[in-house]
Amino acid sequence: MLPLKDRGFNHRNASEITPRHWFEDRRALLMGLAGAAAVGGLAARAGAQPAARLAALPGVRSSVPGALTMDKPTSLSDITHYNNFYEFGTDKSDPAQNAGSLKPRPWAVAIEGEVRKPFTLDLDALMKLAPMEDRIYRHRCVEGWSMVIPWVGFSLAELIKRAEPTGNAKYVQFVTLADPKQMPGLSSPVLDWPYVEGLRMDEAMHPLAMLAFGVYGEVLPNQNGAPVRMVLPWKYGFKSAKTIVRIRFVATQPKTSWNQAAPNEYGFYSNVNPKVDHPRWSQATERRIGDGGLFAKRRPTLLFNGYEPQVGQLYAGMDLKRYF
Ligand SMILES: Nc1nc2c(c(=O)[nH]1)N[C@H]1C(S)=C(S)[C@@H](COP(=O)(O)O)O[C@H]1N2
Ligand SMILES: [Mo]
Repeated sequence: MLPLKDRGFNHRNASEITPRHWFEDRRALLMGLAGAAAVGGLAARAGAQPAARLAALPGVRSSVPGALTMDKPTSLSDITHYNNFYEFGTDKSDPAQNAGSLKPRPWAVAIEGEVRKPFTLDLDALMKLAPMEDRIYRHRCVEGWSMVIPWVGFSLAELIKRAEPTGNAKYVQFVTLADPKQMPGLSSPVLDWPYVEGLRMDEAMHPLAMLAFGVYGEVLPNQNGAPVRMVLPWKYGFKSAKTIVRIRFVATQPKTSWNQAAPNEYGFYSNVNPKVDHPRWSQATERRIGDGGLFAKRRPTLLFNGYEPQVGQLYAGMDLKRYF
């Protein structure tokens, strides 16, 4: 028998979820942190900065189909202290500790390659391309854990429209910041820097493919990829590149960092799929962060991370074991 919470009784109905709920969660978290700090407790041990508020960045409730999962959002504390961001170290706690040296402003993103006319947008211009939306996405890391994250941003398609790609543009590559002065992890050869990722054009145009600027109604904390990153909820987390500085439209399938590092383990598509195991571990189940530690019951992994109704058509007829 599953515990009650796993049968969904404490899950809010999507129609009830409003940014107000997230801010209440946030307030509760801040009070918790402040209390813990006062007794020299958790916050101090976790290296957390209690009550350090970031600029507010609320959006309107997204109307994109599938953009508001009913799963309970992961706490802001977990979202900001359990990260993969190798530019700041390879341990989950490294980005929260080390990403303070990242300067997310001033920032600019270059739009280049197969477009009518290349251009650069500074962060403010980029943020004004479309109305900010609140979305709640499931996140599945290829390592076998998952979270539920309330992002703020808009569909990448809004930028693609503005970019006016040519008929030769079949793929999009994301190039991220690689500045050893800001990113101590670059001294490690664990990956080829800069971190690069890519999508097929139709994947990039899908409304769920998101450019994110915030989390929990505030601008992105550095460790989550400030000031702008991708979010692709149906793919393993490593496809969602952080700290983007270039978006390049190209004719052929672009290089991606993890595929370059270990081509037999990480493919170009990297769609979440319980039936396609990683060569070194099963992908059939996952551990939801916040579910109660290492002993909590694992959840079944869902095809396309549960976004099959929205994105399944993109892969119709493809052999997903071959194109993993
Ligand atoms: N530039 C860059 N982007 C990155 C990574 C990285 O190491 N560098 N890690 C990826 C991985 S493996 C995951 S799981 C997600 C984590 O995003 P989060 O910390 O906001 O949850 O970021 C992805 N984007
Ligand atoms: Mo990941």
